[in-house]
Amino acid sequence: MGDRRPRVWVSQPLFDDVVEPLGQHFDLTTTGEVTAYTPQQLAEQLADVDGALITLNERIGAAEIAAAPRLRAIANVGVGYNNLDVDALSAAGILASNTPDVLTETTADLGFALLMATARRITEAERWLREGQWGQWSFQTMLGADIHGSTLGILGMGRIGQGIARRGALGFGMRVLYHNRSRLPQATEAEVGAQYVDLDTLLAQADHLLLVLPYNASSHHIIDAAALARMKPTATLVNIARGGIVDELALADALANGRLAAAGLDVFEGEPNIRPELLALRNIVLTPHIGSASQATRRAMVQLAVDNLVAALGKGPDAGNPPSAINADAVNAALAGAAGAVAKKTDDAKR
Ligand code: 8YV
Repeated sequence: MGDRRPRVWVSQPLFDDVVEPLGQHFDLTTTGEVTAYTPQQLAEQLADVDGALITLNERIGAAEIAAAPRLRAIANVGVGYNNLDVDALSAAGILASNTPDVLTETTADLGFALLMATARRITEAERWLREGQWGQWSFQTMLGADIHGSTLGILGMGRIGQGIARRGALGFGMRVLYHNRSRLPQATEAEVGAQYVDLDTLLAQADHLLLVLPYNASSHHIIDAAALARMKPTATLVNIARGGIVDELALADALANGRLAAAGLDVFEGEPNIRPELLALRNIVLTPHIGSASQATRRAMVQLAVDNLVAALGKGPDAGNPPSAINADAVNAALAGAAGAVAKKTDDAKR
């Protein structure tokens, strides 16, 4: 390795003034272009770097890791990290991190905005008006569903789910039900104004169902045709988590055939490609994955990712201890195992 400065790759244009301080510690490669990397291009970019600052666009799995012999740290700019094969990273001793907390309230705001736009048919009404269809004011135009006083269902009750619960319970007088892998402590339930129920009850009782759970093998298509069939035909569904949580064809079918009133989607299974079956619907609000997209929050996310990367590569005030590492214990165990194996090999050789 010699005394070569560690190298860091930043995969997408972020905020230059937040990213550039990385240059104090590392040789930095950045890009001015938003880029959709092929796996081959990704492998090339990672081939000679010690660390990378990436977004949800870049998928890092076993093949990329195998092509990156020097890689020691991945800083994901985002709280969700289904783009990372964490087990493979841990086994290779690569410290991965994400950006929780700093985006919680902004993403909860967007969840609520989508909920309101969906229930009150805001974008549908605007399209209709712009198309020149508003001939005369009528009592029956664009009737939607109430938010205040209705039942809000939240699937996935992490930090963002709790932010949405608070908004619903305290701001809009909603009855808030939630389902989660593990139940919250009673004090937290009381603080956010939410009541735990099983998944079937959540589906059956929600007037508005918000999806805020992590995407993984067990949440893939958890909202499928059977789950949609359990929901009220008057209900709305909002997804701000990951597209793969919903079976989009089943959703499109339910929306087209009056088995669900409306949906608001910020995330899509094949994003940025959107299924024509969804685009064709009138009763759907579509946004391009903007959950955390406020100026202040996106800057804070990049800053946290920078801090994570600096620390993961052994520099700065948190050297060795990134503020939001995902796999610190697993990496330590893998490195200890590797060190143990080297020590054993040396001992064996001495015998
Ligand atoms: C991010 C998100 O903007 O944080 C997440 O998980 O989905 C978004 O808020 C995105 O991941 C950027 O990489």
